[in-house]
Amino acid sequence: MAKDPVRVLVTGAAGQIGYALVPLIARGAMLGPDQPVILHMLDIVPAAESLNGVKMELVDAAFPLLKGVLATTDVVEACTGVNIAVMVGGFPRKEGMERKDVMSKNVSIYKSQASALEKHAATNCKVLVVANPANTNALILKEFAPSIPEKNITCLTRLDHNRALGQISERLNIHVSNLRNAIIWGNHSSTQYPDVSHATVTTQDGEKPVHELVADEGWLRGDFITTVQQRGAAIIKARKFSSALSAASSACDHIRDWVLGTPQGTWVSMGVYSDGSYDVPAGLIYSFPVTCVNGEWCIVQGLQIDEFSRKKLDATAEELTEEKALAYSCLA
Ligand code: NAX
Repeated sequence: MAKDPVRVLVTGAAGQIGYALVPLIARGAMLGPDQPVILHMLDIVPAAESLNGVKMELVDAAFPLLKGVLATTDVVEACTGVNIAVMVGGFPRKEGMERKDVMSKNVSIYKSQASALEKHAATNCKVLVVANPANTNALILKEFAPSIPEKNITCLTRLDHNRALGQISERLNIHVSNLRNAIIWGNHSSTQYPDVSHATVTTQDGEKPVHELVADEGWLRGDFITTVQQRGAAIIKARKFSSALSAASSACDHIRDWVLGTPQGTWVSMGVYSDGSYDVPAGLIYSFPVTCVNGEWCIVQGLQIDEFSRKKLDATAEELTEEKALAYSCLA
């Protein structure tokens, strides 16, 4: 029997990530090849015509799974009945711009969209915030949508996670599908800590630790980390636009694993509401290693944190604490 369609909201759908994301959702990359979807696309009035053009293209592509498309500039209409909300709309960081410069603009957007989701989304709606500052936008959304369970509000660090896997696969000249269990700790910013100290490679002789195969702690603790941290800036430099196809693909990975589950023995990175695990202050949206079962994520517990990692975990938590204070000062 055919499944009932799932309603997926994409905000900022006329933007470049939105343009890359909606066809992936309509193709089944987010929720699976047998899950029909109805897309709700929101953008602001100046982008209305362009948004309508995206809707026209979705119709033209004749996606079998796509059972309906709503393109609107009305936030209430966009949020009504949605089961999944992917929040891409916001004020993007451009070359040379600091993340903090865009904070106040995004705080007011996320405050009002939180209220609309709280009032009009389906019960148990799952939210993924992509727009920067992603962790803090998600925190603002959580604060202003108190009836949405905090476990349902997350932010995207899967792109950073995938970037970490990509760097290791290039270094070892292996396919990325043979690699697992990287971790992004903390903020989706240049203080994030990409950590492969627990990552492994599937080889003909079984699972091998990444650090053993790389055999270069200097690189793993140096250039590897900075390359992943700075990858967004490197893409902007090369493309003159920020990452879009990789961000869209990673957003699909995030929701797919959350809803359909992580493979046995594999964890992924998600920005989630901290419960104090790994001595990360509670009350931040912080990226942790998680496994997902039955639509619920759970922080992987018991990983060894050495002195080097501890400093990195604390530094990115400190930045998030400052961002939180700055966001609250914007609200005042
Ligand atoms: P674009 O500027 O191409 O698109 C943003 C879209 O949002 C525009 O169409 C704009 O009209 C719309 N918008 C603005 N205010 C809105 C509102 N109040 N309601 C609905 N829509 C609104 O940016 P794009 O490159 O698509 O990036 C989108 C966001 O993703 C940015 O904030 C960017 O910084 C962030 N990113 C986050 C990443 C992550 O891993 N978490 C990686 C990629 C990306 O940098």
